[in-house]
Amino acid sequence: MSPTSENDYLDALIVGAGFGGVYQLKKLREDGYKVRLVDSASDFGGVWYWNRYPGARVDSTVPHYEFSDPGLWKDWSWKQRFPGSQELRDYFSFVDDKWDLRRDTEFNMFISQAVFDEQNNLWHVTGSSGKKFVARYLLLNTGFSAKRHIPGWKGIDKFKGTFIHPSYWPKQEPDLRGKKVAVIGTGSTGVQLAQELSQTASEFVLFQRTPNLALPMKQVDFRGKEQAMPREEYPDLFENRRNSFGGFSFNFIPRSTFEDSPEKRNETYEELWKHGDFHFWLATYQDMLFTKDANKEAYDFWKAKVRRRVQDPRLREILAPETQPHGFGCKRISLENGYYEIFNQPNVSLVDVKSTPVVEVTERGIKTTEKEWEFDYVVCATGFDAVTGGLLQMGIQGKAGQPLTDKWKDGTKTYLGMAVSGFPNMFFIYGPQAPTALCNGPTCAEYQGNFIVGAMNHMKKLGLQRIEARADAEHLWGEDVRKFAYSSLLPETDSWYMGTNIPGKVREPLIYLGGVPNYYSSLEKSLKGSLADFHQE
Ligand code: NA7
Repeated sequence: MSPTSENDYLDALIVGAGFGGVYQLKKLREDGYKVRLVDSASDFGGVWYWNRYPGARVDSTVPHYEFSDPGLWKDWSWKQRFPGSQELRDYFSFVDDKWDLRRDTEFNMFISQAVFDEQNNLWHVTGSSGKKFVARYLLLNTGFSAKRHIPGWKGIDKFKGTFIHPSYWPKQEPDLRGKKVAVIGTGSTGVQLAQELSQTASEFVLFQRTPNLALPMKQVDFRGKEQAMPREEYPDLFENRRNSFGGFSFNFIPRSTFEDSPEKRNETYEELWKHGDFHFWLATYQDMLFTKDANKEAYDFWKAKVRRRVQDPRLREILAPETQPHGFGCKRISLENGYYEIFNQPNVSLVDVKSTPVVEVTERGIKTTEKEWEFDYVVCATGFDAVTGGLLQMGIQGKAGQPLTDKWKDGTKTYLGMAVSGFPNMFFIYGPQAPTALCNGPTCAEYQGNFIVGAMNHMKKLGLQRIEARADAEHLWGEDVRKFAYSSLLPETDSWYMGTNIPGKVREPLIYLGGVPNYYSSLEKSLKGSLADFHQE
């Protein structure tokens, strides 16, 4: 590989035009870097570009779920407390206008190879149609759901109707009136789809393998009214996100579940429930995710609330079983809006895939071990090869040509959930071993983005060209990640947090469970310590 001409050279190539990528583009340009942003989509928005299925919306509240730049929020008003996918794309378009992003962005550009050139300390990156980039830094902002997962059922190609993964929703909106529709999967996507599609399809069947222990969203419409809070309060809110476990503005109650009397506990649960959002999950008693009794207490409250909303006792037992199916909050909880009521509709059926698994897809529909179901549309809301899948599909090779797939074949290794020993000048955000997915997206996009910009500025100031996580620092970080995870109940539950949703994937804690405050301190400590935990040349 030859060194590059001045024209080709980039200080950084940013991959992914969601919250993380656009933030880094803005910050790095402000600091005088030559930067290019690429995305395989044809517009900004990241996950919101792709997820356009009916009912798609974020389940984090605004104004937490937006950038902290006053130049944006002073002029932006949201329509809803939990904005829908289109409104989020509108927000990205607004951000593009304000931050002038497009002139340094290339769309329809999937990165298929990235090779580190050790002699010149440069990344040689290949995009679709063979386009080449040469950059000092490779900054990966591909999000935790960039690689779709469709189970390997035989017969998918034989199905005569329409088979859809929701993150590829057809541009021409399907007319489902009078149609038989299936949704497979009850993650956040399946729940949102079920709420919508059950209202138009003539027959709607939901295939559930594991119940989603969904919480009431409590949507609020701001149209014609005030925003969630006066704008004068925004700076404090953004400043305080670093003190909240999930990067919002709430925290666990600093008491254990059974410190309170049953009456007081019930009152507390009711308060959390009334608030909606993730409060019953991440603003509850501090031991809920750590001790079984506390966890069961929360489940029992949840169960009583939900069971009374479902009329059919058989369905009630599938949706909210008497015996707790898994740790409450140990799988990603979804926020629902009338989800449990759809099962009282005559056009809705629920199939328990645990007792009658899907065997194959047929010409006419779906065959389980019990029977064949006929459909016009099958929506496969079976999720993603989450957290690591997006990074591993880019053909990344570090020092001595080592593929990232090889480095992580027995488990993920990172430092700070952002860098990998053996892969110099490469950073990613929203990846494994970071608070990813348990952190409000824009919060982590800004904190991790600031770290990257800080690291690049440090290197520039010292006139250095190569920064690489030290192997010992990486080792200790991995131990820290496991220490936090195994002190909680999460590893006992199968979920994409543990990588268990993908056959053959290593079972390991993919998410840093120390919370945003600890994570933020680690980033700050590293920067303040002149990045001594990294080799620098
Ligand atoms: P998720 O949360 O991974 O949900 C996928 C769902 O698909 C989940 O209910 C799975 O059941 C189900 N699934 C997966 N494979 C199968 C098979 N083979 N048979 C039946 N059911 C299956 O993805 P989402 O798209 O809903 O959400 C992704 C994230 O986006 C979400 O967590 C938010 O952060 C936003 P399982 O639970 O594994 O038994």
